[in-house]
Amino acid sequence: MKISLISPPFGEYVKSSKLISLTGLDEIQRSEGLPIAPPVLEYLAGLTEKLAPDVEVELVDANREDLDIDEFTSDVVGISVLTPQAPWAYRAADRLRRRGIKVILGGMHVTVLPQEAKRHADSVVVGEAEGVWEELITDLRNSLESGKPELKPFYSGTQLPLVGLAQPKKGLLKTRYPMGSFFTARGCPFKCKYCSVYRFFGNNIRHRPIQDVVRELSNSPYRMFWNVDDNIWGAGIERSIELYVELYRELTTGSKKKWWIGSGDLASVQTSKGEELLKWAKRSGLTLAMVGWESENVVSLSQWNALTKQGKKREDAVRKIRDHGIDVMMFLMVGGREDTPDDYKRALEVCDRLGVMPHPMQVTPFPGTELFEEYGPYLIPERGWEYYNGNRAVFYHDDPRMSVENREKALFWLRAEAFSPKRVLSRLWQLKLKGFPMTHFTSAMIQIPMSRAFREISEGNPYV
Ligand code: B12
Repeated sequence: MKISLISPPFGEYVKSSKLISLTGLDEIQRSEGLPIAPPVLEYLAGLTEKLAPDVEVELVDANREDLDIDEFTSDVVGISVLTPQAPWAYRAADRLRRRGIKVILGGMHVTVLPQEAKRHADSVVVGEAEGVWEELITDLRNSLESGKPELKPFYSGTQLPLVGLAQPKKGLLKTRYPMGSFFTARGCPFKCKYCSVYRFFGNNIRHRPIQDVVRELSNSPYRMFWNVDDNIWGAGIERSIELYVELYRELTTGSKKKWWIGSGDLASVQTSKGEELLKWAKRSGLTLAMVGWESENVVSLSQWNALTKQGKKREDAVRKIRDHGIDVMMFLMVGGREDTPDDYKRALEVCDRLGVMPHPMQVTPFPGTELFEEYGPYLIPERGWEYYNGNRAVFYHDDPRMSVENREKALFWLRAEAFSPKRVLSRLWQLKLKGFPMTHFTSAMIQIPMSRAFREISEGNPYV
């Protein structure tokens, strides 16, 4: 049996002076700049090898590879679906099934909307794959052999302990990536209204044994990694320190030396253990912390339940991280229903004040989140899932100045301003020598392509 696992293209990307819509199946364009291989593909390949070593697996990163849906020769195709990828995934699935290929859909979006997904798939994996993948492979085999529909419509994966997990399978992807990825935990203690994670993975944190993580990184051919945990330290400070100490002991010398980046909250840094946490994080190879600043608008922050993870002195927290030689990228959401035209300028000001780069996105109520329920009455009906990509406005705002068009223009203005060559240079200059050279290298590797991508897209600030 041959299974192809696909990560769909990211749909819409910034090129030249306009946004290009890439939702058609026939004119697939790709976000080639993404530095990591889709983590889920190599992980599911590893899981398949562990549970059913005789199954042949093919991996396809549709952001990078030319693929012709009509040329697939596999018996089964599994597609991983985030919300903005759903329309592409569904169209691909329909075409594959018309050719008699079995299609399995999995991932965050289809877990939240399994009935929608089932219209396009033979089976839908709801939740995590570990508990159901073996059963599904057996049912697939039986179905292919007997020609009968042995598959269940839904396979519900429960939240199992993360012990002895499969190692991601390397060498199956056809293109090269500068960074590998790993995860060490699932779940999040916070309950931010816009976030899918605590509802999908739960509020209780499940950690992988530290030795499993260290072994995985040690065996990996990559030197640089993206830790895709939702929160690299907010899920347990003591445990994070323990992990960093082990990574430092095992992976920071000579040819074994490795570096990594990841997303973390600001509250953890402000606790009494904050200094120790950052010291070991830096020693273990952390070069960039992507922190959830979320908003400059306090009303929005509190509405979204996002104040707890900011702590009381978040500007100090950002400075503290930088003082340890770790760069900071601030994740920001703009254009929410409580936000005002001034918030775009204020977002830029705080980044200038702190000398850090932002990662501004449009507030997007993803299905399955509390925000989706709250924004329900204001969603723009003709904007399908492909618009839920963080670039587009998908709901109405009561303030006529915050029209859909203005909010999109203002976001592109903010990105172009924040990544102007002058600002990028100034930020690189302000990085602490303590982090040299890898923190500077990582920062340049991220900022320079962003600067190029965003430069031509701005049509100015609609609010000045
Ligand atoms: C890494 C990551 C990315 C990377 C992806 C890299 C790549 N090349 O694929 C990048 C940075 C590109 C990215 C982009 C985006 N991301 Co993202 N990302 C993540 C992150 C941090 C980790 C996901 C991951 O790889 N985990 C490791 C793998 C092994 O686990 P997994 O994917 O969860 O898969 C498990 C199950 O879901 C299931 N499964 C998944 N797929 C499939 C498929 C099959 C066939 C089967 C059987 C099972 C299965 O089995 C796996 C094992 O149990 C998550 C947060 C999180 N903690 O999950 C957010 C997350 C997935 N991202 C999210 C979002 C919103 C986005 C963006 C839309 C952000 C934005 N606002 O712009 C963009 C998408 C852009 C676009 N236009 O499509 C949301 C998803 C919401 C949603 N409803 O889709 C998450 C959950 C973040 C959040 N806090 O809400 N992201």
